[in-house]
Amino acid sequence: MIGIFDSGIGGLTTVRAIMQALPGYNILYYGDTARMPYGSKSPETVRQYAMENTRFLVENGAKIIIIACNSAASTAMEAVTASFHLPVFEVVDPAVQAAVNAKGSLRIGVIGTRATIRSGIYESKIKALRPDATVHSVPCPLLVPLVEEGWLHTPETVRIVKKYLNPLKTRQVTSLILGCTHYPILKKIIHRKIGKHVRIIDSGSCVAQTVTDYLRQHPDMDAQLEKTNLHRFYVSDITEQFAISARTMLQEPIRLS
Ligand code: DGN
Repeated sequence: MIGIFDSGIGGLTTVRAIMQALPGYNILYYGDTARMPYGSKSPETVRQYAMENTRFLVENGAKIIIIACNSAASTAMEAVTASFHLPVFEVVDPAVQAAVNAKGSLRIGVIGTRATIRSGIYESKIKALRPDATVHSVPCPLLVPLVEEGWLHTPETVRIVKKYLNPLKTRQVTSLILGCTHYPILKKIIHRKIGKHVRIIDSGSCVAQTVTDYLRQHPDMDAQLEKTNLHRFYVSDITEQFAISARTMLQEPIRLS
């Protein structure tokens, strides 16, 4: 199975992208709803959660892992890869790669949780590949709770998105990395508010492409993954809101365990 985890509902945007890129592949999802949000926790705590989530996925049959949480990827990737001997993917590198591949002058905006922005991971990875790029990062701590609450189209959400994006508009960014897997759920509003000319980079779709390429290049690993279209969803706390949002996002009946 392809094991995917996030602190909550955000990783389902990665699940959706994997379902589209690799139809039929079995997926095991873990949303750590009881302990979310990760974005405002200390790096040590997020690292510990990421290790526990990975262990859960591996014990339940995952053969590859996708850390579908920028907050966890930016603090725990090294610890996870060092402790588990299986392919581990995360959402930051593929998004960085997509951002630096653009032609012309690079003015890149990054939005994410406090943990991700504080880690400086996007900025340092972008600069390592393209020292000429300018990177402007803005933490958007209110967006995850709004998404988890299902406030996807309310005027309050639209106003908050606008306020967060204003500094990036002033800097005239040419592309915007959605550095949190919850944000693709607000993609339409974000795109409208930042401006339609800005290229939106969705880390979930980018990692789906990376995993697809990897499996094409590693047929031995691909052969280990079952393809019976079985999707299992686990959460550390079953909430009604999670169930509603998950069904809406994935457009399929899902049973939470
Ligand atoms: N979806 C997580 C991320 O990509 O950073 C954020 C979750 C959170 O817990 N704040």
